[in-house]
Amino acid sequence: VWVRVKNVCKQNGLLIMSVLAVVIGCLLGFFLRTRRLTEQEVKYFQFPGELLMRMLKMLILPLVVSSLMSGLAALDAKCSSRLGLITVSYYLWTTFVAVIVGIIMVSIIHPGGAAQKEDSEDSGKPIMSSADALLDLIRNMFPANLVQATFQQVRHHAARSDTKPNFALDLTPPPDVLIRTREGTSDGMNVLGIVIFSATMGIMLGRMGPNGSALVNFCQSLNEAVLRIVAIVIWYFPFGIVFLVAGKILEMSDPSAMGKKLGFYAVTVVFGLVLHGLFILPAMYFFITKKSPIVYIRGILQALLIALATSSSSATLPITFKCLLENNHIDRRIIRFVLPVGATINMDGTALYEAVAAIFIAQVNNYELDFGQIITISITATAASIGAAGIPQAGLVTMVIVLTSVGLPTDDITLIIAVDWALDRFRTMVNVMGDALATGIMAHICRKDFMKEGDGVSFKSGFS
Ligand code: DAS
Repeated sequence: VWVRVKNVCKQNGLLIMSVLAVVIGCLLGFFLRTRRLTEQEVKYFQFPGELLMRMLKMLILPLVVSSLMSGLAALDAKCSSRLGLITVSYYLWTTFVAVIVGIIMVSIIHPGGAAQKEDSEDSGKPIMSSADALLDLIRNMFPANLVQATFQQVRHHAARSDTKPNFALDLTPPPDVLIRTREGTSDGMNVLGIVIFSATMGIMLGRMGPNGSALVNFCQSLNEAVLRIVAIVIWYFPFGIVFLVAGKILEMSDPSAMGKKLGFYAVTVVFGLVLHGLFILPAMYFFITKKSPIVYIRGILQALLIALATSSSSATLPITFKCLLENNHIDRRIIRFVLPVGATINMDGTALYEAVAAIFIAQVNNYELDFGQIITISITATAASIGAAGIPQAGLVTMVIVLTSVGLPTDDITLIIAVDWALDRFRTMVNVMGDALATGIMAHICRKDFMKEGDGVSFKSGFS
């Protein structure tokens, strides 16, 4: 499927079209600002961009559920419990570290501009207090009604677009359109609950053996079907981006200031990714294995370049596998387990990016997030990256979970979509780097657990 996704994308063609779409969108937006369009004309003009946003939200759940359940169901069928536990724990730890790195970077650089104190009642802080946000986080890990949770997010989005604020960019939406109902649940947050449910189901299915195979096969087929839809939707992206970017420029009261903020935002993300991907992850590899990370990373350079070109860690998987086997001489039994699980649930670059993007949107909206909300963002960014699939711009799709967790307007994803196609490539490289280094670390930690490959003896711990 991934080879087909990669061929369909024809990354170079898609890359050039994405860049052209952003340039054309900017030119069109600035040109139309001189034409003084009416509010109704702006709404019609923004329609293709709104379709793109709805496609993104439509894809979240089937993508998250099918990729997690099919990916994790395979986990238990192949791995020794010790290797599985160490690997998943390591993945969760490095993802959380990546989020903290992102939060530190965005708090230091402050790309969204300093928060101005305003006395007007509806700005300065999201409707959701930090205690509410944390309670929502825990409450929505257990959505009372999975089916309702799945569709509530889209309903609220429709409500918001019907009550679009007036012409100027009103970044502090009226309280009633924020994704938060009086019952104190942020509907969009239920996606987090579905991520957790899918991960648990996937692991349970893996343990059920033949009894679970029917549902595992269903999830694998669903995953393949959803990915084919994604491969089609991806071709709509450039067209949708033109209208999204132009529509946002039409709304902005000061587009040049926003352009500057976007530049600082991109720098923040890249700094964070470089710090985590080229310093923190290699340092962890060195401290655990006492081997040179430079030699190890040189062995996976080809995979990192493919990740940069395809912005898909799953499409890069075969190359990463080959580099680790032939260049870094890692035992294939370790690679066969650690790498696919990493491509499914370990996305340090995505987690860092989602935390930075959420806090950037809060800064642009002049929202002051307090400690509780920062903690909520760090947990939901970790979960959202686990739920993201290894395909182009998956991180953009699951970011809805993070924004709604602290009551931020999800439409403001359009603010960062203009630079997402470029940042996606760098965060995909860090995702692949994290998976590859983790494989080397697991091979080192479990080296005593298995006999030399080819002697026909399986792992002592049952890994075959
Ligand atoms: N492009 C995704 C990947 O393949 C990462 C992302 O979208 O955040 O890892």
